[in-house]
Amino acid sequence: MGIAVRYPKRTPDFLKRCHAAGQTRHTAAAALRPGDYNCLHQDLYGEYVFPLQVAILLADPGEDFTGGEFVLTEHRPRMQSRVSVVPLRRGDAVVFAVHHRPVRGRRAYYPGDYASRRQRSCSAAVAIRWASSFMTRHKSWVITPDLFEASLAVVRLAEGAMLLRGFALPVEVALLDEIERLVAEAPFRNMITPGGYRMSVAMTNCGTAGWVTDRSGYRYDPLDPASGKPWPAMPPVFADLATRAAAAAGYDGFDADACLINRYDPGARLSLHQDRNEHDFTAPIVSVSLGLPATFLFGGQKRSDRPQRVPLAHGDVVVWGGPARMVFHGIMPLAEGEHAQLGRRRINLTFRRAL
Ligand SMILES: O=C(O)CCC(=O)C(=O)O
Ligand SMILES: [Mn+2]
Repeated sequence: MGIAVRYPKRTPDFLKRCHAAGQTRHTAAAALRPGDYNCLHQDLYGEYVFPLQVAILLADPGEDFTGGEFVLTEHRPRMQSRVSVVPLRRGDAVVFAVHHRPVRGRRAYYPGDYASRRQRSCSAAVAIRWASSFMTRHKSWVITPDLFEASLAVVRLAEGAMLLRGFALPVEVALLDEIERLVAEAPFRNMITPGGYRMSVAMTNCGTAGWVTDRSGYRYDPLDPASGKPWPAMPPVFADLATRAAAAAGYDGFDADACLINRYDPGARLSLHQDRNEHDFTAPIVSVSLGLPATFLFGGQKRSDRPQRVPLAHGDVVVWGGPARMVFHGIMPLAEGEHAQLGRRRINLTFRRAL
């Protein structure tokens, strides 16, 4: 369209550009209830906008709701706006221009934002009336709350526990660089539990003390037992992220002295446990997810309390403290997958006040 912006070939590179400009929010999912509507709008939320957008209909028109047409309007220079109603069925996706679309002129395509008299911009709207049978037929994916939740950047898991979606994304490159450096100094290893089992999660540490386990028990050790040397120092970008995430969840002044680095390969899991080897339980735990997605089990004060299953994605941060500090938690066996930056792995950083 003759515009100066060039888009990288790979999504992660485009995301990096967006994150560097402070655009870290995920795409929203909208669930409309009877009588709801979504006004004509354009999804332009920052300096960097990918020119195409996809909307997918998850419910059956006629069966689950009436109305709810997907409407696109196009503003045309010196002409009336053109309105298109897109007849979507369940599972259909519509790909449309977020803002401008190329229009073939007599000699060339018009640059979308070249001249206002030639500019064509598009807007989308949808209004929905759900059939009352919908919620009963689709109990298995009661979409309204879940889809609203999926669009929220901050989710309260329990009193004292918050999920901050994408909170670590602005520093993901620095985190991954530091992890590579730390692991060269103190490699991942699969430690042995006091009961004699080899943990499926490979671990290492940085900070003043590192969490270790062997036949003699769980503890914090200022030295890496594998090398006999102190653990690598905590990189400032780690400590700063932990402090900011804790503050965002309501815990001011968190000063982590230990960071356990967990590596999950497909199949690796962490069974329900409490983090209880720290001296100071007044400080929260800050846990950062990188790489492949995982299901976090977030239970209660008793091991037998049924845990919530919380999907965690690259860049998500969970903070739990205060009344949630001793909550049982774990990670379900990691599913196979390939992450753009980390490949077949999930890496988790768990920040604690250990000493
Ligand atoms: O990997 C995670 O998200 C949780 C890790 C954890 O609970 C731990 O290291 O104690
Ligand atoms: Mn834990």
